[in-house]
Amino acid sequence: MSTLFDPTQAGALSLANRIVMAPLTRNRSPNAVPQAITATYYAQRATAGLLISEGTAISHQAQGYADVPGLYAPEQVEGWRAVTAAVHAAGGKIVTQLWHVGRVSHTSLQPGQGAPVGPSAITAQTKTVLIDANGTPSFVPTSEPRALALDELPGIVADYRRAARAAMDAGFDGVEIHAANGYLLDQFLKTGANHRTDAYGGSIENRARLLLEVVDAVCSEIGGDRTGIRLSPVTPANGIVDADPQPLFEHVLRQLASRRLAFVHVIEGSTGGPRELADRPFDYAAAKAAYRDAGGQGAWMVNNGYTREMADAAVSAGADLVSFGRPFIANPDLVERLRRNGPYNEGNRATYYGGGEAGYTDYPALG
Ligand code: 8OZ
Repeated sequence: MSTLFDPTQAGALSLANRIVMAPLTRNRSPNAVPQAITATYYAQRATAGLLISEGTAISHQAQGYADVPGLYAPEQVEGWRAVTAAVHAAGGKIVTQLWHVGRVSHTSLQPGQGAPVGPSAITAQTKTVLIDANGTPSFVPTSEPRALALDELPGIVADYRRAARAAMDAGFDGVEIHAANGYLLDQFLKTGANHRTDAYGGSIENRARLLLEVVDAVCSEIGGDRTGIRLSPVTPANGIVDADPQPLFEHVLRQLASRRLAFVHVIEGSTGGPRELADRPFDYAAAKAAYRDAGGQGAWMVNNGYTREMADAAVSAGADLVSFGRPFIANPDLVERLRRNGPYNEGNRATYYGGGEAGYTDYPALG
């Protein structure tokens, strides 16, 4: 029987253990360029079997928050190269999370201060983070989006493909496609945000089309065995909702099975919140069975509020990987702390989104 601390394989990635650092937005990349402290931050956490980078914008249009990194300009690739080198020198593996926020953005972050884009012109009932001239973060409502024209979608798919290539140039071991938490691909999937009447709206097949085109483009560029995907069937994050998520996600997972992905990363419940939602039931075992029954062989990665005890139980029950988010902010040596069953440092929320080394690279490891 394997444990959390045993090595495993996710596609082409040989992982030292089954503990994954989940993607965490930290807003410390001015002009979308990762800095030297970001290399230190990830290298400190390199004992995780796999690190998934914070969400990384595939284009300027994909940006939705102040000071998040990108992968669409040479200096961004250069910044990431130092990060991946530091992680590899520390013996770790790291993939980047390819991110397009869609409607979860603000005009001040968009090319030409234009409207953010989405499947439909429906404003997300959520906030984004802007940072003022003094470096102080503030939460502001997202701007009203415009609906993407049909002929703009191939360009977005091409942006994902280019960013995947840039990720390999930057030395990443692979990518995770961010299709969760109410961002662009999740907006296309779900009825609350997608009111389109063309080939990308309406039926489940149509709503899943953009996601699958992106997956196919990324896989053809870097290989399915270096590509993962993150899904959140029922999260209310960023004001997203679907009228009937079970058949939607079982369709998506059956389609993904043939793409031979390295891993499928599933947020169970409300991102960073309750794992069970009375008004949004979801059968994760059935979703996983749909994937496996369709021949899906990628590692099954579970996420959201896992403790050591819950993670042990999940691995015993057949999860291949367990990702931890917030615990990794305050515990660079989370793997060792899980092994010893604690103690754990508490994170300081005031330094989650923005700032410098404080609350970033200064959390202590066990002696
Ligand atoms: C917290 C703050 C900003 C962005 C996500 C990328 O929820 C995020 C995010 C989280 O996936």
